[in-house]
Amino acid sequence: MGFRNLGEGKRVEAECVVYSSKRMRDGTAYTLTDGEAEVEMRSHEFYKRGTPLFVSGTIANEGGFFLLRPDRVEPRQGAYATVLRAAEESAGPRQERFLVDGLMETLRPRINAAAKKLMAARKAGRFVLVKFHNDADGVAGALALARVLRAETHQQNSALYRVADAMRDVNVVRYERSPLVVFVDCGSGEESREGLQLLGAGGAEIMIIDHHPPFGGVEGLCSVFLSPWAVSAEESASTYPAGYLCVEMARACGAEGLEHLAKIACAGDKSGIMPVSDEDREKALAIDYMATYAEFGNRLEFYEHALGDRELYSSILFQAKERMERVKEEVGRLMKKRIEGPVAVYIADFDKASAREFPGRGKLTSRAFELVMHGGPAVVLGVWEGGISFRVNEEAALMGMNATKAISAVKERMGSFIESGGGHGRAASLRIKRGFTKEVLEEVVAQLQASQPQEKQALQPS
Ligand SMILES: [Mn+2]
Repeated sequence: MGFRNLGEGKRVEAECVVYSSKRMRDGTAYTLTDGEAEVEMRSHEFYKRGTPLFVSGTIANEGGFFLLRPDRVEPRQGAYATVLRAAEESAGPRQERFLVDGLMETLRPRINAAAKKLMAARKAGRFVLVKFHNDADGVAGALALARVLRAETHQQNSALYRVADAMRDVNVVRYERSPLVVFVDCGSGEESREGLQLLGAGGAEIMIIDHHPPFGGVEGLCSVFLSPWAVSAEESASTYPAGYLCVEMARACGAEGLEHLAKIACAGDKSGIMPVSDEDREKALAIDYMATYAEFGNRLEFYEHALGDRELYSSILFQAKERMERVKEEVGRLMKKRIEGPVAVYIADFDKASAREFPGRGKLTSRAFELVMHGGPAVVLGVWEGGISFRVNEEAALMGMNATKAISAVKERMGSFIESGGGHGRAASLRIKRGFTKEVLEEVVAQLQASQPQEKQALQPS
C-alpha cells in the first residue's frame, strides 16, 4: 500500500525516500515519495533529504490536506533502490518526435529508457552529475537536461574521459546516495574506457549521450547508451549531435520548446539534419568561444547568464566573429600542398597561427578544409606540436583515402610516439608525444602517399 489514491483513514505501509524537508515550529514537515506518489508527514525526528525509510501509519485529513500519521518510521537501506525502480517503472515518457527518420525510430527505445531514468531521478530527488563537452553541442545538450531535472553540471574540456577526470568525479559522487553521472557529447570515444571503469567502480551509474565514434564495449560500462552508433555503423551516424539527442529526450520527459537548443547543437557541429538560421549559427559561435576560454568545471549557469544578457552576448559574439574573420585569412596562408594528386594532400602548420586558444586546432583544420574541399579529391592535415588533425573530402574517401586507416598504420609503425588517436574515416586526430611531431607527420604523409590510387593499367587486347 503505497502513497497512491490517498484517503482519510487509509492504512499506508511503504518503502520510501525523503524528498524534501522543512523545519516547522514543532518538528519537521517532510515530503516522502515511494517513487509513484508523495505524501506529507510531520515528525520530531530529523531525517536528511534522500534518507531511505520504511513507514507505516494512517492518513489523516488536516484542513483539506492529507497527512500521514505514522506509527512506525525507520531507516531502511534497500528502500532507495526500491523507490528508484518504482519511479522508473511508473514513468511514462511522452511519445513526441521532433525529427522522424529511420535512425531516430530505431533509437527510440533508448530515448525512452534515458527519459525514464531522468524522470525517476527527478521524482526521487536523486543526485545527478552532468558532464558536458566544452562546445556549443555539449552546452546546448546540458541546457536541455537542466530543463527537466536539477543536476550538478561540470564542463568537460575534452571529448575523452581520462583517468584524472574520473578520479576527480569519484570524489564528487562518493558521498552521494546512488549517484547518476550523465555524459553529454563526450565520454564514449577512444581512450575513455579506463575513466569510465573507475567511475563505475566508484559507485556511479553512468548514462552516455554522445555521437562520437565509440570504443568497443562501451555499452557494458553504462546503463543507458544513447548514441546513433548504437544502432548504425554508417559514418553519417555522427551527424546526430548529442545536444539534439538531449532535446529529444528532454521532450520525452515533458519539456516544451527546446527546438532552439537542438538547432544550436546542429549549427555548432555543422550537422545538416535540420535547417538552422544565422541566429543559431551566431549563438553556437558565441558558445564555442566562451567554452574555449572557460575553466575546467565551469558550471552551466554561466552560459545561461551570458546568453540572456544582451550586452554581454553581443560583445562576446563580436569578438568571436572578429577572430573567425582573421583566422579565415590566415589559414589560407598557412596551407601548403604537400602531395600533388590524384588526391591532393595539404598541410597547415598551426604553430605559425596567431590564434592560440580560439578557435581550437580541430576547428582551424575545418577552416582550412573548407578552402579546398570543393576543388577535387583532397586531404587536409592540420599540424601543431603534439597533434595532427585529419580531414578527408568525399571524393578522396571514394578513392580510398581513410583517416582512421592511416592512423592505425602509423600507430603500428611508431606506436611509442603516439599518445592517442581516433575518429572516423573522414575526420580524425592524433595526439603525439612532445618532440616527435615531425617524425610522425612524415610517416602520415608516407602512408597517404602509399594509399594514393594507382593508375589502372589498360587491359591489353589478347
Ligand atoms: Mn558534438
